[in-house]
Amino acid sequence: MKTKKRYLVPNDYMADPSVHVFDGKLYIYPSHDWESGIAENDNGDHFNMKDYHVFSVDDVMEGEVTDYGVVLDTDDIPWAGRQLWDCDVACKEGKYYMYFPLKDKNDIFRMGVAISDSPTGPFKPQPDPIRGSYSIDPAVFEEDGSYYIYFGGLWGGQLQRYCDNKALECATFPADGEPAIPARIVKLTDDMLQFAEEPKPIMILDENGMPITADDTERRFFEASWMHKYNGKYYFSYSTGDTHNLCYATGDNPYGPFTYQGKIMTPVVGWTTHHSIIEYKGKWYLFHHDSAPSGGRTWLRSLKVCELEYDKEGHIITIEGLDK
Ligand code: FUB
Repeated sequence: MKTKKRYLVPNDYMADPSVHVFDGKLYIYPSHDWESGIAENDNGDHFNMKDYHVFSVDDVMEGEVTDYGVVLDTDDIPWAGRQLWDCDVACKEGKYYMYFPLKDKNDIFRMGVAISDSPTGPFKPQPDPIRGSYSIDPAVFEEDGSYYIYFGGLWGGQLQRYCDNKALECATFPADGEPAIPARIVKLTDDMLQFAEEPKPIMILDENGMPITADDTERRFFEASWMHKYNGKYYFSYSTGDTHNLCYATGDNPYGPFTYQGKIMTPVVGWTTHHSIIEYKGKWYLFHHDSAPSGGRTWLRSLKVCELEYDKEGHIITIEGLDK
């Protein structure tokens, strides 16, 4: 499906949008790309982000976008090494918790929490990362007062360095035909600051109930988890990384298993594709990014939005990533 798309922040480079409605208002929490001059490589060193902004918009496709400025900076995070990647924010009892991945001083991705009294920040980081955290791309999902984080990413996201929540001696990728490396889900403690349990794998099954395999690169999880509910079903969505699809799988509870359903969006301009899905004022939206305005420089991405539709059976109608 070709659909009208809108660039939301044309004067700056923003990526990896996480979007939530708090008190009836829509807030966007993106990564903040910039030209740091670091050469592109498979570790993602060129994604050398160092702060976050927050945005809000009332009329998603037409209205003015408000920029609340810098709300968290690596200089304020005591354990910071480098690279602030995709964050997300949750609200509990009037406080706002920002979850962010960042490499520590040993160049290992961990996840931190920063707290604010307002959805627009500023966010004050905790002195240490979440105990037992690893990898990237936290996406928070709340249900019945319980909060869950979906996370993980391959290659530069370091997920291949872990098995059963333990660090491996060497990064290990499954052989062809073996189940793909899974995303993870973990419940948060009541104070929102730690993991309440060991992270668990998210199983994505094919149409025969078999795990999607590592060599099925058009469908297997790579990074950029998101969770939303539609008509009582749980929609786990993600990027396939090196094949550049945004895909989704559905299940009956937040932990899965999930059955693969199809593509949300075909590849965009730029290597990465990343998104969030939200209902706002009776319409569904896909927030995402591409590198078209920067002429395809994959580390300089621009925030975009379009409407998303379902068919009668609840399948998401695939959106064309390219505009022409
Ligand atoms: O922005 C850096 C990384 O690129 C994100 O963490 C991934 O999801 C990809 O969008």
